[in-house]
Amino acid sequence: MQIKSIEEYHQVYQQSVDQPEEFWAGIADNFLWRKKWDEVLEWNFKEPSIKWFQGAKLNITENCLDRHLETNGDTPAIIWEPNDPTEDHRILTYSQLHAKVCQFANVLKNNGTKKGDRICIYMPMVPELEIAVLACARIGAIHSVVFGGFSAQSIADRIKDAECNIVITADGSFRGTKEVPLKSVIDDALVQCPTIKKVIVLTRSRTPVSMIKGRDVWWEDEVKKVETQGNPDCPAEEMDAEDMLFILYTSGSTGKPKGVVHTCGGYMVYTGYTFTNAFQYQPGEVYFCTADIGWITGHSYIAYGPLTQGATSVLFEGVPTWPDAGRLWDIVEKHKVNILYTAPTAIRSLMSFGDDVIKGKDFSSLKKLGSVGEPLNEEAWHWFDEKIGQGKCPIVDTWWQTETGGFMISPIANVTPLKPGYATLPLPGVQPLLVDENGKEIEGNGVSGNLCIKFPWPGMLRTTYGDHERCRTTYFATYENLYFTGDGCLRDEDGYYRITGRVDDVLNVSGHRIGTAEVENAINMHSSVVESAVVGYPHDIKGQGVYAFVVSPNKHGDDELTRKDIIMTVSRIIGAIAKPDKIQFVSGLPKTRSGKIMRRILRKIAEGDTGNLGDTSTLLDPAIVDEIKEGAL
Ligand code: 6R9
Repeated sequence: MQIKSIEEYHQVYQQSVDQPEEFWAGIADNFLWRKKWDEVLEWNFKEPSIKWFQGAKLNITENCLDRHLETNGDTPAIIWEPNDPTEDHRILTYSQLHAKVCQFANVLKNNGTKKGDRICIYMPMVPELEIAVLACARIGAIHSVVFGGFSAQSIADRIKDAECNIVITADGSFRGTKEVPLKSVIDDALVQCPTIKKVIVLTRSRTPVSMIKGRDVWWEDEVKKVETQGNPDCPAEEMDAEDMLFILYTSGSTGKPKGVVHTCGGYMVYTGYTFTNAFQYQPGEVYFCTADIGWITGHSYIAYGPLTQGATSVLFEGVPTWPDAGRLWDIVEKHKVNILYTAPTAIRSLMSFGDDVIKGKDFSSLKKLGSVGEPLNEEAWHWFDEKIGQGKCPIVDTWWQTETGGFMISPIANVTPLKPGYATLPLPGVQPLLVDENGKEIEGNGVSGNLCIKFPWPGMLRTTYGDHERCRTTYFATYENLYFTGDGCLRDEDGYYRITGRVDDVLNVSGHRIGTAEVENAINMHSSVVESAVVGYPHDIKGQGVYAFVVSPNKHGDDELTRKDIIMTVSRIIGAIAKPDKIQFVSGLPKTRSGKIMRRILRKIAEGDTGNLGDTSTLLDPAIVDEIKEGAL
C-alpha cells in the first residue's frame, strides 16, 4: 500500500480520482476478509447514504490481532509507559494482547453483552483501555469512549444519547500529580442513566470507591471467572462491512455534542491505509502517538490503524510536563521511539520551557515526526524540526477530523516535499475542493475558501447516532453534493493546502474541539448569569483560548468570586477542558435588531483588534460596543 516516490504519488492520485472503486478495492485487498464485497461503493451525499464494501464480512480485530499471530506473535503491540516513571513499564506482544482481548470479550459476554449493544468506556490510558475497546469490537458491541477529562454530566448525556447498557471504567486515573476519581464521576453520571445494568471497574489507582450490589463488578474478579471457566478463546463475531464499529462524540456549532458513527469495513481499510502511507511504517519501528484514546486520534492512530499494520506502539498514561517538561523526550530515549506523533499545543508548551529540558536527551532514534489537531505554526514547526528531529526527520502535518476517520490531507513521509505550516497534499482517494460562501467552487491555485470534499472515502462518518437528519444538515446541506468540513483553507501557488482554522462556531483549544454554544449553555446555568457569548482568541500555547462575555447583575459585586463560580460551573457541566480563560462582565451584548448576537464584533474585541469593527449600524444599541471595548481583558 505504501507509495514510494512523488512521481508514484501523482500517478496513484490520478488513478484514485479516475477509478475510485478500483483504487479502493486494490487497497482493501490488503486486509483480511471472511468474505469479500459484492459492491465497492454505493453513495449519495443527499440523504446522505454511504456504503463501502457492501456484502463483505469481517471482524476488525482479526485484522488487528489474529492475522499477526503466526509470523509476528512475539512482536510488541503495546509498550505501556506509566504516569510515574519509577513504576515499571509493561510490554504486551500481539499474542498476549490477543489473549487478553479474547479473555475480556468473554467477560463482556458473561455480563450479558450482545452484538449491537452500546458500551461506554471511561478509563485511564492503560493497556486495559485498548483491551476493552478491542474486546467490544471482537463481539460486535459498539464502543463509545468518553475522554477521562469529561464531567459526570457530559458522560450522562453521552450514555443517554447512545442508550448504553454497560460502563467500563477504573477506580481512578493518574495524570501528573493529579488523581482523578473516575468511578466516583461515573457514579454521579449514572444517577441519570437507568439503562446501565453493569459497571466493570478496573483497579488502577486504589482510590476508594463504592461498589453497588448487583451493578458493579471488578474487572479482575470477572477475568478470574473466565479463567476458571477454562475458556481462553473468543471467536470473533462476523460483522458486515457496514455494521457500526463505534460512536465517538464531538462538538459542533450547536449545544449538543453529536455521536459520530464509524463502521467496520471502511474504517479499517482507511485507518490502515493512511497510517502505513503517511508514516511509511517499517516493521520493527517503534511508534509513539501522544494522543488520548478518548479522542479520534487515539482510536485511529493508537488503536486500530497501527494494529492493522502489526506496528509497535508506545501508550503513555501521563502528561508531557511531569515530573518535568522533558518527559516525552525521556520516553523517546527509553523506548527508542522512531516515529513521534503529537500535537501543536504540546510542541508549543514544551518549547516554552526552553532548551534546558532537551539538553543531553538522545533523539537519535527518531526518524519521522507527526502533528495533528490544529494548525502547526511556523515557529513551532521549526523548533520541532531542529530541536527534536535534529533536522533529519520529515514532519507529517496530518489534517483530518473525527468525522473523516483518518488522515485526509497529509504529507507522505520522505515522499512529499514539505512546507512549514502546510498539510501539503491530499492522500490518494481524497478529493478536496474550496468553495466560496455560495458553494461555488474556487478553482486554480493561490486561492482561499471553505474546505469541502466531493467524493466519499471509506473512513468517512456514516451518520450521527440516533439523528441522521443532524448528520445531513451539519455536513451535507451547507453545499449541495459536498461534505463540508467546517474549516477554512488556503491552496497556494503550488497547489499545497494550508488549513487556516474553523469557520463555524467551534473553537480549537489545545487541539480539543469545543462548541461555543456548549460553553454558553453551561455558563448560562449559573444563577447570576443572564446571558453570555463565547468566542475564541489567539493563545500562545493553546492555539485558541476561551473568552466569555457575561451579562450578570452581580448583586454582591464580587466579580472575582463570580468568575470562579462560573469557571466551576463550566467544569462541572462539561469538564475542565472547556473552562473559560477570560471572563468579561458586560451590561449587555451587541445584538442586531432581530436579536442575533454579533459575534464578529466580539471576536475582534477578544482578539484585541478593535481598530476597525466593521459595520455596526445594524446594532440595536451601538453604545454597548464602546463599553465592551473599554472593559476588554
Ligand atoms: C483529528 C482531529 C478536527 C479539527 C479540524 C481542524 C483541526 C486537525 C489539523 C487541524 C490544521 C491540522 N485540525 N488537524 N487544523 N492542521 N493538521 O483533530 O479531529 O478533534 O475532530 O478536530 O481540528 O479545524 O476541523 P477533531
